[in-house]
Amino acid sequence: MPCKKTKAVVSTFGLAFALAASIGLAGCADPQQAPESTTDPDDEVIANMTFDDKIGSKIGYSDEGRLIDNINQLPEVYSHEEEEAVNAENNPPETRTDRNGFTIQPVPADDKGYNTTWLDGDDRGCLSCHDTLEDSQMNQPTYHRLIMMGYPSEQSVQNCLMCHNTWQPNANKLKDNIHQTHLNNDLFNEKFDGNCMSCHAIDDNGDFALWDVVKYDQYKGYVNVSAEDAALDVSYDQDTITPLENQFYKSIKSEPSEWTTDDTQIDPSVYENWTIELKGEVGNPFTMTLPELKEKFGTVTETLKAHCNVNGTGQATIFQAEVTGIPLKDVIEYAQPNEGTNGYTPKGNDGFGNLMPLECLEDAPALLVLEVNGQTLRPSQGYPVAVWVGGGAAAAEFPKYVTSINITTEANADKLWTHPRHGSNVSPSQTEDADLIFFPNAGVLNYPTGVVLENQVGSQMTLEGYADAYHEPIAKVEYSLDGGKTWTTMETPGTDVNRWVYWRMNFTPQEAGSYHLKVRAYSQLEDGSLHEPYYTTDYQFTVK
Ligand SMILES: Nc1nc2c(c(=O)[nH]1)N[C@H]1C(S)=C(S)[C@@H](COP(=O)(O)O)O[C@H]1N2
Ligand SMILES: [Mo]
Repeated sequence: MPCKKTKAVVSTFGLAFALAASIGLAGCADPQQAPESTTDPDDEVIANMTFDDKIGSKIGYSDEGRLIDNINQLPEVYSHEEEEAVNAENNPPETRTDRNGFTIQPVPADDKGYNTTWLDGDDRGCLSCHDTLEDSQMNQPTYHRLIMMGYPSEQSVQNCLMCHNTWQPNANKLKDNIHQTHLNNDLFNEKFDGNCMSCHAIDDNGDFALWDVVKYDQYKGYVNVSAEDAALDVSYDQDTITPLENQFYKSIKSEPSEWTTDDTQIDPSVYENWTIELKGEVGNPFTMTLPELKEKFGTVTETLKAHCNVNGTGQATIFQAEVTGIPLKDVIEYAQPNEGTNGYTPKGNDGFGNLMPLECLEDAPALLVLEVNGQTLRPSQGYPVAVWVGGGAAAAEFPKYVTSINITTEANADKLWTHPRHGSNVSPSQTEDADLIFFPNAGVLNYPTGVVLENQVGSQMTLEGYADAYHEPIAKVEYSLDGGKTWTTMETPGTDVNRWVYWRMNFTPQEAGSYHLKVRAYSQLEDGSLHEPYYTTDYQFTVK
């Protein structure tokens, strides 16, 4: 097989890349790397070939005369069962331990070694070379905002696609910059023997698809279980709260040197002296410190989801928390918004903020959040104060380090609340194609995809995860363990858009092997019809 030499260096790629980046990508070889020994017998054959040679049979079949005249030799030289068994044994899928300590086997085993030989699964997709996508973002030569998963799940190209392939009007297309950075890179070309198929599959139209997006449907050897035989026990609630340690972190707009990411240091004087300015088209503009605001308006506690608007299909850029804060409606009313005003924009000290409709303060919770899960808001989450709003707003409407709230009159009131009303945070003058906004969404949160679970044959395992569609209530979640032929449906009538749907799927595997779970959520549109998911979430686990 080609590409075998990539295997020895996979885990040190981050290091090698960082090193290469620091020397301007000249001479990418990592000097620490031990020389690779190759045992591939083809190498010798290739070395001895001349220009006149072609690749002929090396398995003992006559090399003279018509092939068809010697078919009596076939049974002696050609035994596919043995050959396949040997191939599978010689090319087992790789396993590794991830940063959370889980054993991961990204490629399912099959009895021929098809997935490793023909699909070359272990040498394809982002994480066959990158340690994680988080550190590949950090390794970039220009600044890229960071999303760190709090749940022990894998960040995949699905998260990249959300900004770089869809509706974010100013984002560079993934196909441009990723081709550019890979095809002009010695690490990719030489060290890793990369080629088109490292990142792609070719679909039926001859177009390139992303391997990481389509791979689960290409692999063979999954244990398929019909919905009936799987007898899944699925349930959900909307109350589950994410522990602080599992809440994702997204870096803010300002310079890293200005970030406050040290959650062990909470300086009370920052809270004591922090001011928020209420301004714009108001009769009573004012600036108050947080203690003054708290004294005047009191606090309330709400359970709210925080679902990042750029969460990719099946990804974990989501959590739910119990937040305590000052009711924003009362604060804004005290400023006496002028007749006809319809929007407000809370802004953080990094300048980040989104325009939201005043109208939504009537029927959805909105808080100047001081505490999360009963603990002082952490610096990474916006200490001393962040705005959180319900009604299905995306977490992009949750500015951290809030210093001002501006009240305005917007001509196009219909497009005020950018994400929840129109499915994206494109600016009010832009329109977007609803198909490209990948929700409703669902994903697994308690294990990364590819996880290997020991001693699990015949004993019950539980996958847990979310379903959410921002401002559209989730209506049902479906699960398939046979590649999408049959589905187990969990109806979720009357869900509350302030909260996520947190589901649990109990399953007792009857045999060892790899399983392919498909999960898809449907939400309810205003006319009562169902919003179908654009992508189905694919997930894999291996049971021993
Ligand atoms: N001040 C400020 N607040 C911000 C942002 C930002 O860039 N600056 N990003 C927002 C986005 S897009 C998200 S998804 C959440 C992430 O919140 P977390 O890091 O607290 O989980 O913060 C929001 N608040
Ligand atoms: Mo976000």
